[in-house]
Amino acid sequence: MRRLSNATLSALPSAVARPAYDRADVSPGIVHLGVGAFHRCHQAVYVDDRLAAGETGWGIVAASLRKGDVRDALGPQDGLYGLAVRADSGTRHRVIGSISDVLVAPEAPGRLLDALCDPRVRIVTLTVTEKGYCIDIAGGALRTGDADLDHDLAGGAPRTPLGFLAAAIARRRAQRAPPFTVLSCDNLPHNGATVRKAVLAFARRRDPALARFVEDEIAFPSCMVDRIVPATTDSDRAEIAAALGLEDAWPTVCEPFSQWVVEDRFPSGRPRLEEAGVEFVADVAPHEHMKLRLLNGAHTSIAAAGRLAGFATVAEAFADPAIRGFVDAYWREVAPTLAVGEPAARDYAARLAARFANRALPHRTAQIAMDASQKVPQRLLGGLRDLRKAGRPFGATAMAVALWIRSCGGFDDEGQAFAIDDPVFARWTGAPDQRSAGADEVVAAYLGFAAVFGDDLPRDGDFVDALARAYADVAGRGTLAAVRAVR
Ligand code: CS2
Repeated sequence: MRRLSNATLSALPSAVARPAYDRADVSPGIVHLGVGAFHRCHQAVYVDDRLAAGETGWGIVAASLRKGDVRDALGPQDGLYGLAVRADSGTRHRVIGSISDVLVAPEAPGRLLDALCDPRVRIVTLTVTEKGYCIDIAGGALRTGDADLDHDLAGGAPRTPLGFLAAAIARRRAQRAPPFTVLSCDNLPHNGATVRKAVLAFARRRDPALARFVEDEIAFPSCMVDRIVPATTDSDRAEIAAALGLEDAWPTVCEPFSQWVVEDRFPSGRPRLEEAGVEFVADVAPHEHMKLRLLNGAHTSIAAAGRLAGFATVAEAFADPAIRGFVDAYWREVAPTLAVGEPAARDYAARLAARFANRALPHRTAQIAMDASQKVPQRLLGGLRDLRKAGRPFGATAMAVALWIRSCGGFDDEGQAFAIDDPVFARWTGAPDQRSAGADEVVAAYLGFAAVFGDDLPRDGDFVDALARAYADVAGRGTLAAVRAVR
């Protein structure tokens, strides 16, 4: 089978949508750090629409910060890849052309810096996952004991997103090139303010004048991103190759739903993304809270409950009445903490329920459980703190936290081991052996994980008691019996 590339685009079957523009006319306007499947199913699609509408100055130069696998797959394909949009009613296929080049930072950091300093580049976007920002998510301080960050702080050729951003901002400043806007597209609380704080903390340690420049000249709008994107499997590859009639080494699969709400602060310009469905707002916080707490909070809960109870995918776990009832209870519980108001939250949750039930999209619980220690604070504990302040019930949220703690033991309700992919958790040395320790001991130990719980929650006696009871219930009766009792 021939490979997808510029030369074979015309061989695609007519049912497959493809770049409706001449790729040779496109010039780079955006550098994206972290070219994972999410970026390729979300931002790159919106940009593809704008390129097709004639805004050809906004091509994407994408970079991997760790491995060369995406470049190895997409390089021979001229950056093209398939997007399979899957619903229970069927699949739509499209080929995306907005990524013109994939760079691999560790192989050639200088090339990525050159791309970041290209004066045509006006926006730098990031999906580097929660841990990629090298900060303690709860407090915002730079991470200690991180070898790559320490290397970048010492002035070595950059390895971390913060190192690249600071080096590029410094060089552009020296060259008097207009500054770029930095747009974090990760599921962090106030992602713009958070990345700003991280870049400033980094710059202050390197060069106070650079920090002042960042403060005065660089815009960091926040945004809320949303699309469910499971990792591509070999069977996806086979199915997509059959639909395209061409081999594609790394296609992507996602749900039909897609949302992007962005604060409109782009002093150096931006594509007219509103014409591609992006919502521009003055303050993204209400949208972000709703999404982080209702979607991601439920996801993290379902991932933990699902792994413990032996469900491999969200759709399977969510079809279980005990888990479904628990998620509904969690949604009802946190809705009053949301500034969008309860009716909007209820509508959103109803749409979410349909999205989670999409069986055409096997979204693995193990994938969502990745890096959970970096997710629990903003997905579950932000809502919990608001509930505690308002004196409202918080039993479902406490259960969600207990499920996460139980899942960190690395074995399910049947005693079968599963792997935990969470490097920040792996570095934490306080985890007791959950096969032998009692509930109070386990909960007390986890509450000492300050990067997750901060120093306030361990002092909240009612929360500590509720958490210990929920944990004891999961450990004693098993996940499904314990979550069935939460209503
Ligand atoms: C998921 C998210 O993997 C995870 O942690 O909760 O990636 C989720 O699918 C997206 O945020 C949906 O927009």
